[in-house]
Amino acid sequence: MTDAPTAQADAATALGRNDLEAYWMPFTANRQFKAAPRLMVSAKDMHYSMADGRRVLDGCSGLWCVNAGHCRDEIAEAIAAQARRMDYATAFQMAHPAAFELADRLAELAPGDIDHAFFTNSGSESVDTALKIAIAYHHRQGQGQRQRLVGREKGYHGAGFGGMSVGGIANNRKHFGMLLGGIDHLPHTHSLEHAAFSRGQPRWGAHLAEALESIIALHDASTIAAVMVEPMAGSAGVLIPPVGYLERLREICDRTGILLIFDEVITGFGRLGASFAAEYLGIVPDIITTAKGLTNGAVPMGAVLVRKEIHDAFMSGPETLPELFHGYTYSGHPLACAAALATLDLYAKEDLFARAASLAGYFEDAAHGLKDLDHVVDIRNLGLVAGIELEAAPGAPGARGYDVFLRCLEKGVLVRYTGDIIATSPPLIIEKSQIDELFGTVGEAIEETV
Ligand code: PXG
Repeated sequence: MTDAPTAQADAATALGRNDLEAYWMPFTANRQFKAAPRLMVSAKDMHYSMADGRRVLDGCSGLWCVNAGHCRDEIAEAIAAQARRMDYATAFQMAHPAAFELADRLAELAPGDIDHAFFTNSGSESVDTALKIAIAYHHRQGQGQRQRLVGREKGYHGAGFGGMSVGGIANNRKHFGMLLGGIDHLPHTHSLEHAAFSRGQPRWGAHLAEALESIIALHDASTIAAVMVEPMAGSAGVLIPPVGYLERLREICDRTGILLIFDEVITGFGRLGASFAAEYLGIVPDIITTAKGLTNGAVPMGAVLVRKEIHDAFMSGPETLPELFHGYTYSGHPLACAAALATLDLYAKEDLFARAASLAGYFEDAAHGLKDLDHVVDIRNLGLVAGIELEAAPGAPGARGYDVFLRCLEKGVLVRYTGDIIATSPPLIIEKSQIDELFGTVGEAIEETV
C-alpha cells in the first residue's frame, strides 16, 4: 500500500508547492486522493510515467479515449503546426477549412446515411446537442409535442443537465435537484443471474427492449422525441448489449417515429473493432454522439453525427437565419480539428480498428482467464473492453474495486474501477504480451485483495 504522508510529500515536491488544496478534482474523492496523490507526468504509446519515475501500462486508454496510444508524433505535430498557423477561428458565421474536411471524413466513416457532423467539445456537449437536435427536428416536422426522452437505468451520458437527466446512474443524479422532466428510463440489461460470464454479447436480455413498448403505451409515441442508449455501457461497469436487444429498439423506433440515438462517446473510433458500435452491430441509429477517441484524447472535442434526413429537415425557412440556434465558442476549434484529422489518419494508416478486431479473441480469453479467482462474480467483454465484477466486501461496497485498482497501479498497470467492477479498455496498439501483463496484474491484485 502507498504510504500516504510520503506520497503527499513526493507529489508536493514534484509540483514544486506545499499543498494540493486549490484544485477541486472532478469525479474524485479529493481528500483521499490528496492524502496519497497519484501523479502522472508524461506518456508514450502504451505507458504513463509517474512522478516517482515508475512506468505504468495504460489499461484504460486514459479514460477510454487514447485509442492510438499516447503522444503520437503525428498528432502532436499537427496540433503544433495548427497552433502556429491559426490558433482560433470563430465557428459562428465564419469557418476554417479543416472543419469541413473533418466533417467529410466523419461522414465517410459513419454508417448508413449518417452524413453530417455538428462539432462540440466533449461527450457531455455532444449528448446535449443530440437531444436538442432530436426535439428541434420533430418541432420542424410540425410535431412539437414530441418532447419526451427515454434513457436507460445505469446509462451514462455525461455531466450536463440533459445527459444527467437521460442518464441512469443514481449517484450522478441524486444531489442535483430538479433534472429535466418528461424522461423515462428503460431497465438496464445487467444480470448476474442470467448472463454472468457471457463471452461477447449475452444471449439473455433481448426482451428487456420491450419496456419501450410499455413507455410508449403510457405516453403515446406522438409525445416521445428520442431514445438514447449507449450501445455498450462503459461507465456503469461494462454492460454488453444482449443479442437482439438493440435490433428490437431499432424496430420499435422505426415503427413509431421515435429517433434512436447511440451514445458512442466510448464505443466510437475502434473500441469494438469497427469504426462505431453501429457498424460493428449492423444497426444504424438516427444520431451518434462522439468525443474521446475522435482526437485520441489530445484536444477536447466531440461531434454529433446525424442522418441526412434529419439535417435536411432543418434546411428550410428563411436562409438568413441560423437553422439551429445552438453552438459553442469552441465548436470545430482549429487545434481540435487538426488533432482529429491526424488521429483519423493514424487510425487508417495503422488499420487500428481491424487490429482491435483481430486482438479481441485473445483479449477475451485473457479476461475470462480470471474466472476462477475468489471474489470474481462476472466477466464480460466486447471488442477491446472487459469488465471484471467482484463481489462487494461485506458492508463496504466499492472498497474491493478501489483496492484492486490501487494494487494494480502499484504493480504498474492503470485500470478503471466503478464500484466493485474493474474496467479495462487499452489502446488499440496493445501487444499480446501487454494483454498478458494487464490481466496477469489484475489477477494478482484480485488474489491479494481481502
Ligand atoms: N457519454 C458517454 C457514453 C460517456 O462514456 C460521456 C458521454 C461524457 O463525455 P465527457 O467528455 O463530457 O466526459 C461519457 C464519458 C468511466 C468514465 O469511469 C467514463 C466517462 C467519463 C468519466 C468516467 O468509465 N465517459
